[in-house]
Amino acid sequence: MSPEISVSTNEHKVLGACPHDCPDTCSMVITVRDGIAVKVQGNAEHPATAGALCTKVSRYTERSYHPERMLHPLRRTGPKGSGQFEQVTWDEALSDIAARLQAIAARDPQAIQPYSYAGTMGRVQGEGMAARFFNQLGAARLDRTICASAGAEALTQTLGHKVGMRVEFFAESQLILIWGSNAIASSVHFWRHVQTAKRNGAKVICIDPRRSETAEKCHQHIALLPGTDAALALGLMHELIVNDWLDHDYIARHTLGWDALRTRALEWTPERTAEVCGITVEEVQGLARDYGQSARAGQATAIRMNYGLQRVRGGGNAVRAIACLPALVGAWRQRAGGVLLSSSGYVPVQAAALERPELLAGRTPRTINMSTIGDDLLRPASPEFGPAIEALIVYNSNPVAVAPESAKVVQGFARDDLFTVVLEHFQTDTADYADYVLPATTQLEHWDVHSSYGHTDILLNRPSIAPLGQARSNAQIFRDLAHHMGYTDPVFAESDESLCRTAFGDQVDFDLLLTRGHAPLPVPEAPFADGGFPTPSGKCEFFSARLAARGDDGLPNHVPNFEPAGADPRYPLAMISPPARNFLNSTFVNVQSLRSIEGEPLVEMHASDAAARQIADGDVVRVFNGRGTHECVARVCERARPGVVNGLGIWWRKLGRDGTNVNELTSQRLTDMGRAPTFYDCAVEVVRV
Ligand SMILES: Nc1nc2c(c(=O)[nH]1)N[C@H]1C(S)=C(S)[C@@H](COP(=O)(O)OP(=O)(O)OC[C@H]3O[C@@H](n4cnc5c(=O)[nH]c(N)nc54)[C@H](O)[C@@H]3O)O[C@H]1N2
Ligand SMILES: Nc1nc2c(c(=O)[nH]1)N[C@H]1C(S)=C(S)[C@@H](COP(=O)(O)OP(=O)(O)OC[C@H]3O[C@@H](n4cnc5c(=O)[nH]c(N)nc54)[C@H](O)[C@@H]3O)O[C@H]1N2
Ligand SMILES: [Mo]
Repeated sequence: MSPEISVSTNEHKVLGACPHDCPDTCSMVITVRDGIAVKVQGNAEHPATAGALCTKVSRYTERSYHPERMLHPLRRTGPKGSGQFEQVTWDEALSDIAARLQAIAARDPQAIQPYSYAGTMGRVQGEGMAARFFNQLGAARLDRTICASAGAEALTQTLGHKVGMRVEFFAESQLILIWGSNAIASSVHFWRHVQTAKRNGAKVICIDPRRSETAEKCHQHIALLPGTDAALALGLMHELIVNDWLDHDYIARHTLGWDALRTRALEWTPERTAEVCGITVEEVQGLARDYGQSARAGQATAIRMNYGLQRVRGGGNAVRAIACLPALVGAWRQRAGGVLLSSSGYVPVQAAALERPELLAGRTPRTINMSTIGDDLLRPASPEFGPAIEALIVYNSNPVAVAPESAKVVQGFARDDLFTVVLEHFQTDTADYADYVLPATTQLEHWDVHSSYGHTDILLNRPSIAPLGQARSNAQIFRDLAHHMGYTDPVFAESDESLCRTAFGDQVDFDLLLTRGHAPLPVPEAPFADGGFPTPSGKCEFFSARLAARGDDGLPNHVPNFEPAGADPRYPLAMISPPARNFLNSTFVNVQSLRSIEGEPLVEMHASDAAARQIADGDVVRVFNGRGTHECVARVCERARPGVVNGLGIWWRKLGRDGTNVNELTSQRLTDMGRAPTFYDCAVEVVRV
């Protein structure tokens, strides 16, 4: 046998799906040699992936075979947070965990709190088996607000659902506004479409307080102050009205509340808008001219709205205001026009079949908001709150690093009377506080099925290698826990592979997934070309009777930040903390090749703000406010605008200079809609150490 042949006999390729929290949801091809995954590449046959992965995920083997991978169950031996553990068997761990949970459940199962987010976005390793387990137990529920719920609710109130343009049609747009997104870092496959459009002559404008990697590659960058996006959108409407760059026919037939919105928008003169947004009158007028005149000329005008603008007090209102713009100019008439925030409303997930709410047997446990976990872990029992949280089961999330106001989160996790179980790949900041750490499989080692919030395909992930060490999939761990708890309902016997089929039932061609790895959803090309919004009125709701009925403003408005730049002389700078390009939230921070690109935790400052504080590039600084202090390095650069500092996230606390990260500074106050966190609504001061 020649060496080539023997290589090819031992080598094969497996189709997988990227599990990470990112709108691109790529199809991956894993090359396996002698049972070892040697390469992870983008699938050239999946149109949305187009054969390319981001830098992070192309390092997936480095992450999966990381020398620090969690390979055995661990039990804590030292104080909470010390990271001291001993190895135990699965049976010891599961028996003890089941006994502890049963003792709490006998008093009140609502004292047991699941905590999870999007470490994997898979339907099977996400909420499938875990939800069944917690439903049977009657555990408290989790309001999963930490990322997208402000925009989700706002979009639903305005357009009717989390739906919009199809991402691939941005390639045909003639004007693109990238609003609150660093797409080159966080959605590089969308950026590919923007480049196509640019080559065909499209103008691209970025609206972002930070001169991001994306902003610097656009034709224009409008660096407004954080939390002023609704004001800018209203100011644009003002100009669309006074210059009559409106599609009166579309407005009359397919919108609700135009007269009221018109009155509101006319309050937002370019001068007032510029003042509130911290930009020039010309920037307001120029943007309105580009948007209004290109639509008037029959060109496709598209807005990629994203999450950056939602993480402030008025985040919901900002999304509502921006979501009104395409209807005003009739942009929806074309498939390359409109707005895209999320496509997840198109996904036909069979939630009840996956999660089995009937296991609750009529109980309605309390719900805890994941964004206020710091406060809630410290809350004593009371008639309003119910029992204190006595047990916490964390999977697919690293709350000690990612949740706001870390000092309180850490204090909560450090409670000696709290029983904490963490399912993880690594010894994260959160795992340091666990009583038990259970080793989970990575995407290379388990089955899963994925939808996207950017494109509109479903993807299957097949395991390409055997689980490393004693790792088990999340679903397997919850199945095993159910067994140790004595749960006998057959729903706890369903395999991971079968759960993949259950997730979308007959809404998706599973045979196609098995053979090709991806299957498209039937989504219209121009969803609102002729109206048909999935709102109660069937129209784009400028005015929302649903919001008005609950006492909120029925119209979108500018809601100023809790902590606007310059308002508090003690903390005069506004801090935003968008993700660093080479991390995915706090995932990949421990992958050396990626961490060395990012260097160390830093805060970007404009030269004028730095000079006023005698801070030079590279100085060690203390960033602080009334909630805490975070030490890092100052990078004096043009990425920061005056008055705003950018603390790139999300580092592991234990890798920070003083054992903190940016969330030491952020607050637990919530957005106007969707009960979401306000990470980018955060006043600070910076001093040289
Ligand atoms: N490389 C990488 N990719 C990621 C992630 C990651 O951590 N790293 N995270 C993933 C996740 S969980 C999410 S939710 C998405 C997020 O993806 P996007 O929603 O596209 O957001 P980001 O790319 O984080 O960019 C947010 C931008 O908003 C800007 N911004 C901050 N405040 C404001 C404001 O008030 N108004 C406006 N207009 N802009 C503002 C920031 O400066 C930043 O450039 O990305 C996903 N993709
Ligand atoms: N200051 C600031 N804070 C932020 C943000 C910000 O922009 N600024 N962004 C916010 C946003 S948008 C989000 S979405 C949240 C993200 O918060 P999280 O969803 O908690 O995301 P990660 O930090 O990536 O942590 C995910 C963890 O899940 C683990 N994991 C991955 N796959 C699996 C698996 O199959 N099984 C198990 N058991 N574990 C797995 C990973 O190892 C990782 O430690 O952070 C929020 N926090
Ligand atoms: Mo997110």
